[in-house]
Amino acid sequence: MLQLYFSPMACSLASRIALMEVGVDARYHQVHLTTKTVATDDGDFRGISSKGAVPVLVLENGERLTESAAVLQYIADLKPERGLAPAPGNADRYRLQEWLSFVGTEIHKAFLFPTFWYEDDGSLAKPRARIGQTLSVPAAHLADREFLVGSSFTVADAHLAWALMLLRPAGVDIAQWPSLKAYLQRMQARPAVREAIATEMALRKAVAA
Ligand SMILES: N[C@@H](CCC(=O)N[C@@H](CS)C(=O)NCC(=O)O)C(=O)O
Repeated sequence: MLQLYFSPMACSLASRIALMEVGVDARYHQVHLTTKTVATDDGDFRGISSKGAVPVLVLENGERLTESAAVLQYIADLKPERGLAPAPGNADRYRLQEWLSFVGTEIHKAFLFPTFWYEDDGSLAKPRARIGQTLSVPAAHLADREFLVGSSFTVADAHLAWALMLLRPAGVDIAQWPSLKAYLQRMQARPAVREAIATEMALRKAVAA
């Protein structure tokens, strides 16, 4: 069985959503990112991945795959018939990779990561000033589209939906971009997305309690 190392509401949520959307069972291991320990046995998470970051997907053959863009495409390709990624070689596959990269670098690493991980000593001013321009790109793209790529849900939507969910706690009002707000509402109405969020929010509350 596949295994996913995750932290509640971190970027690994997109991988959980993808697993649930394709209907593939996995064993989930919660990670405490600040201490780099695995919750179940207090084990050393850096022993699982030297990157010390989630997601980590342990494949059936024991290999460990990291990086959301790779993990998400791997999960999508487990069940091609579910359409979570265009087939390799299809021009839309590159569009999918384009969006996975955009979310992972321009939104996640350039804005969400420093906002949640760094103390605000003034160095967050530039990422904060830039995020509006960044978000105007998917906002324009989604003004007349239901999904990022093609005409159905893909793992790029799982990745973007996760990132958009974190805007509010990061102090950004998504209402500035009506198309993004409507898109996020559509994504959050999907049964798999709802269930994945409910599971992780419950775990998050348990950690905070
Ligand atoms: N490039 C990686 C970034 C993964 C990442 O930064 N994950 C965060 C949670 S959203 C994390 O585990 N941070 C802990 C750390 O970097 O120490 C990806 O796209 O998967």
